[in-house]
Amino acid sequence: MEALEGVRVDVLGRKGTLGQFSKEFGKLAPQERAAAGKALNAAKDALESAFEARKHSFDTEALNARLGSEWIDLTLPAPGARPGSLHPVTQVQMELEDLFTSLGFAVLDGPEVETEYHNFDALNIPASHPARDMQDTFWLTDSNLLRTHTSPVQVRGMERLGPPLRMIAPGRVFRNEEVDASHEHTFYQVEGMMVDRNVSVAHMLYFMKTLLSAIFRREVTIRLRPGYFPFVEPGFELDIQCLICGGPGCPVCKQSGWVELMPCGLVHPNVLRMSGIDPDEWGGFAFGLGLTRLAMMRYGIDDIRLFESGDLRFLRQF
Ligand code: 2NL
Repeated sequence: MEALEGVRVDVLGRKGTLGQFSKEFGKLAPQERAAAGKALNAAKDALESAFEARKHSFDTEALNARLGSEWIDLTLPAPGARPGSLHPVTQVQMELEDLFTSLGFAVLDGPEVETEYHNFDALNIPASHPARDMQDTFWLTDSNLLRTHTSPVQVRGMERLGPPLRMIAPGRVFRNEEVDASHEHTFYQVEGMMVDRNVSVAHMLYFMKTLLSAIFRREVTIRLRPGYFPFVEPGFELDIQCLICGGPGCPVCKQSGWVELMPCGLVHPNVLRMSGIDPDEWGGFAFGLGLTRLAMMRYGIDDIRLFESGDLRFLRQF
């Protein structure tokens, strides 16, 4: 293309070969000029159209070369969006919701910003209790707080539904923790409760065993130890026999053969009364279960901080 343009300038340009001919016109006899002018114009026209024709064929060639090299197949299917997946805690939560629904429990939800009454007072938690301290709870400036457990959802459930009732309250809870591999300021739990006539520790044990066997997909051996929680009386720590070693002791159960899994107990009469349920007529059992901890056991996750990290390399594994 460049060489062609060079030739055009040499021949047809203002100082080109054809131009030189016109300058010689003066030397011609007057009767020769018309014929010479005609011949010169004809030559100029012929050269110009030869030039245009060549330029056009070069252009076409260049375009074809581009079309050949830049060709893409628009009929190929697009790569498509990468499918998402449910957070591991959500998966465990949904599984437990299905299980409890099948046992006749309602699944309740409630606010994450709670009143001091619903989070503490209604649960028989005294003003002197360490959980009410600034170091353990995120207090808001309007004297409300970020719920430290999902118990307030159950308090609201008792107020609203009345006895008899079966309910679970799964959800996100907050503690003012120093964060490390096993402590988070934000984590998930399920609490559950059944209130009816003549509810005993035997009913509680039946539901807990059914629940744990379903979660771990095998028979589990459990034991009860006494435990203190202000909202239950009597209160227990429920342990399961270690599923890794089956009893003799290993690093998971810290050589004890047992893993502490579920605090539980019979609902304290004060708690029932404050929510409008007569403890002389009705009784109930209640329990707490760490969803985050359960997900860590289920999937072998050794650092709790991964759950809230938003790290897609972690999340895409589920
Ligand atoms: C925990 C939770 C437990 C409950 C929670 C409960 C709720 C109401 C009344 C009575 Cl409204 N109890 N929840 C009961 C027993 C244990 O544990 O995270 N403990 C460390």
